[in-house]
Amino acid sequence: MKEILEKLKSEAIEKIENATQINQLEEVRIRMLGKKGALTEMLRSMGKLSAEERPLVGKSVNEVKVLIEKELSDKKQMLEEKALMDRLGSESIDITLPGKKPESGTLHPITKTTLEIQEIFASIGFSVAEGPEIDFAKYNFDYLNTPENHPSRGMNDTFYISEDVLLRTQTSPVQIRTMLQNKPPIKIISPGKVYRKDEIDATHSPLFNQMEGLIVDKGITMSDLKGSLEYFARSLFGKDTKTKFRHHQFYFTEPGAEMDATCPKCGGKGCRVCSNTGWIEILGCGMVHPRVQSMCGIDPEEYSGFAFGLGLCLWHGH
Ligand code: 2NL
Repeated sequence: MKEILEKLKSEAIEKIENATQINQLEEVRIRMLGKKGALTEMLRSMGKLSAEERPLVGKSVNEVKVLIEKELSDKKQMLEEKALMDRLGSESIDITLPGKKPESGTLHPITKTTLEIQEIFASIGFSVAEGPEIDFAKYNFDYLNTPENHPSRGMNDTFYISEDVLLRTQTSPVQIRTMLQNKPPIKIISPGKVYRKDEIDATHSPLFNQMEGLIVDKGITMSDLKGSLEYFARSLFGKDTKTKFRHHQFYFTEPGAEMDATCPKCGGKGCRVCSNTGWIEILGCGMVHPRVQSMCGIDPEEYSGFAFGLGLCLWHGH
């Protein structure tokens, strides 16, 4: 009996010492101390022993049991600690690595351009006016002297919500509303989104941003128009910028013109940006048509004004 016990004990201890994983310890525990384990069986078979032998054997079996339990728990703790250290070693974070700087956003280039142009016109007394992007057809076309049969009024070129409501094709309805609601002097610019039924390509989009301007007062002439728009071009593109005005017909101006500026990329020498002409078309402008003024209740005999409009795109300095 004693011999068997010694053998079981040294076998168990050897297995525990050699164990490299926690489930191996569990195997040893089941084999020795489980319900059908070797030591459990020995305790159970003690009934066959004599009354003198029983307490002695019982005591030594128990001693071995306690010893194995302690060995198991010590080894288990050791293996757990080792597993933790291994994990910490492989998962460690190098806190000396430089951090990654989060990228912060900026204003959209169109927004930057809009703000820059607003500042230029604010410096010569213009304030900003805004209006609805969905507006009545009359403010978008009729008040602007655009004839009934004009193609831009058609379903093919304009997004209609109903027969008399549409997505504005220019920000001019903002100026019309301003003239209908205010007496001169009027001095406004109106930035905003406008909509046209165009397929997207390099120079077209069904939605683009526009800036229009309007001034109405006593004695406004073509020289006010030229002076203001030349000042604008030089402020936006640089003081050496030259401008030229070519006659152009608009239904809502009389006379009307288009303004070119020397190419801000090459300074007028000719390059890819200006198709080697040295010039870039910047905006359309003109003296407000007397009929437009009359329709808005502003007497063309007493007052005059000029207006302009430009499409905003990404090359305005950004
Ligand atoms: C362009 C450039 C332009 C206007 C817009 C305007 C507004 C009123 C009265 C008169 Cl309320 N004119 N705006 C004038 C000239 C040009 O935009 O190329 N448009 C087709």
